[in-house]
Amino acid sequence: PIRVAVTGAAGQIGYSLLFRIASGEMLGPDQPVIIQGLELPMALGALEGVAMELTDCGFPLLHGIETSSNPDEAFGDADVVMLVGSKPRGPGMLRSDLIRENGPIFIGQGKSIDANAAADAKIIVVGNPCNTNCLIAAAQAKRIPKANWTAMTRLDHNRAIGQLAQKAGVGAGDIDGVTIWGNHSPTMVPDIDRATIGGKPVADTLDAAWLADEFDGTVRTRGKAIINARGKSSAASAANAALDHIHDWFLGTGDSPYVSMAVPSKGDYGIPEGLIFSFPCRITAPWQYEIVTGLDLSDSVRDKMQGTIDELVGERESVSDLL
Ligand code: NAX
Repeated sequence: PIRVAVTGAAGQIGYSLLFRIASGEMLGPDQPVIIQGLELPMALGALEGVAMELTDCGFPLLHGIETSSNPDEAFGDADVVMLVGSKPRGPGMLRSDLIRENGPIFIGQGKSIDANAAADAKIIVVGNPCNTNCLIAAAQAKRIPKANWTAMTRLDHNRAIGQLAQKAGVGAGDIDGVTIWGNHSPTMVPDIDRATIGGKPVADTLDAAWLADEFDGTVRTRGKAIINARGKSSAASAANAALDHIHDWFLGTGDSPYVSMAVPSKGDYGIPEGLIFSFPCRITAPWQYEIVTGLDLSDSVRDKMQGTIDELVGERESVSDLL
């Protein structure tokens, strides 16, 4: 079995995620899994309840469900690590406060993963601010390769696809070639210059003014719109995106040429090296991704990209003592 460690496993996202991991949707219909859930001590009882429900589903691929509030135990021999739990943003808290509050958690978890997980473990950070939390955790790694530390912008990617599909009146499967650049924050850059609907450029089907204004703004601020409508942040769609990220990293992107993943920059497109930045990534073999290079970016995308680069550089500076 593949061992999958999930933090914040009793939270909203965890409750959507664990059942789908156990059913085989993430790692394929023939791949047995063992789930190792980590929770804060106060939420361990709730996690044990979730574990009981998982048992009660009788999933054929689920070979075990372990629960713990000890990171060293929960990350032990894990092949896949999904860092979902983090400190939520409280009332009046700035993004910079949130980054500082989460820093120590991700230092501790990064150290523990590096010491206890499988030597080639694959990590996705979902807990916000996910790019910089990932940067902090990855900085602790001495054994696990830096390239294995990734953060989630797949929800933003899927949101962009959803908007285009809805507007064009087609299924999401007809959309391809979308990219999210940068940070998982409102500075992200949804890029549809190479996107297609049923194989034709998006600009041939959809109104240019809608694409430039409404589409862009909707994708960037979708998280807030969900909170306003639902009274709670995105959970099932976030779990779905985390599942897609790991699924595609392992099993490939099917007919799509690439997907958006926040991964360590190697300097491509002038992005400062080391930043955890969302790029178009293609999967070349199971658990092997490659940043798609050489794309010709429009002036408009380049201009917007500077904003997200500046934000991520600022976030990195604000935690430089933790790296
Ligand atoms: P919840 O508050 O429902 O659940 C979080 C769980 O994490 C809680 O059960 C809590 O006990 C646990 N937890 C907190 N600190 C922990 C620690 N140090 N170790 C282990 N467990 C810990 O939040 P939920 O809605 O599930 O969201 C989880 C995270 O995902 C948040 O940080 C949220 O901001 C982030 N999101 C990221 C998204 C993305 O696209 N990257 C989108 C969705 C979501 O907003």
